[in-house]
Amino acid sequence: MAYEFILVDAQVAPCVAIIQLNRPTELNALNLQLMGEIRDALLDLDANESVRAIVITGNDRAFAAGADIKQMAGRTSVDMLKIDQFSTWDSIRKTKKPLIAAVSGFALGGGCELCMLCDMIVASETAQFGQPEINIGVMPGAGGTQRLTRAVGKVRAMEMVLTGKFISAEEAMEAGLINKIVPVELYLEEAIKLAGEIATKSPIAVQMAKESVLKAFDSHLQEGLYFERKNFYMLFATEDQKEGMAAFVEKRKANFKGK
Ligand code: CO8
Repeated sequence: MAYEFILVDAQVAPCVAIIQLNRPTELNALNLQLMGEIRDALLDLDANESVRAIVITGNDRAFAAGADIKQMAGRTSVDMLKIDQFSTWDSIRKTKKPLIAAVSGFALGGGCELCMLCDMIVASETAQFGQPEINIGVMPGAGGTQRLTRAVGKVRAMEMVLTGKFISAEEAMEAGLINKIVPVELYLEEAIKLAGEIATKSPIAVQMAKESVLKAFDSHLQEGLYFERKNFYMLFATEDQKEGMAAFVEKRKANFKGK
């Protein structure tokens, strides 16, 4: 498929795909078309059996500096309601395969929310995270008050959302927002490596496990535990479970086929 604002490589490494946001002169500001392209690419990659993990990245200067303010500026509440841009975000959230954000430079507003929509975040030491919507008279709209609060806790989230101040990669690491920090020349490689490691596991087990971890965010503990248990039992119906456990017993490397 031809895209205008993203670049897609379905095999950047074995079983690993990458989506690169490609609107560099606007610091990858997330206009409606760009978000739609990410959604379409993810639907495509989710259905592609040779892909087992997906990296989403920007460039060294910016992962994404937020929603496209120029596109949004003149809109009314009713326009926003009718455009219903968050159905695109809901579709991205439903991606079954693991998503790893490789972040360098600015991850602000919708950009920070997009990387929090991913399952893991690998950051360069230049990364900066923020929810600066308060500076332009609005507030986060794509999960910034919810996912950020769950990730970093109430007081840090309040400070970021109410002051609009950015936090550094180091602060984000300390707050539990990101998985690791690496030098700028390595963040993409590290993210691809992490995706590659997950891609060697059973894709069905990975899918069930991802779904179960995400369930922790929208359920009470007991409900989440039941959900986890059902997925756990279900995995015993897969060939990958037989192969994985047999390989352990036989002291060899497992060969997972996603069956
Ligand atoms: N929207 C549109 N254009 C942008 C954006 C943006 N969010 N961010 C940067 N740009 C453009 C600039 O206008 C500029 O364009 P031009 O050269 O034509 O003037 C170009 O990118 C380069 O930017 P700067 O010259 O400003 O670069 P600096 O290095 O001086 O500053 C900053 C970088 C600090 C990142 C600065 O650009 C900035 O503050 N950007 C806005 C950050 C922001 O407020 N983000 C939140 C936006 S609102 C939001 O995300 C709400 C999310 C709700 C739901 C999500 C839906 C997708």
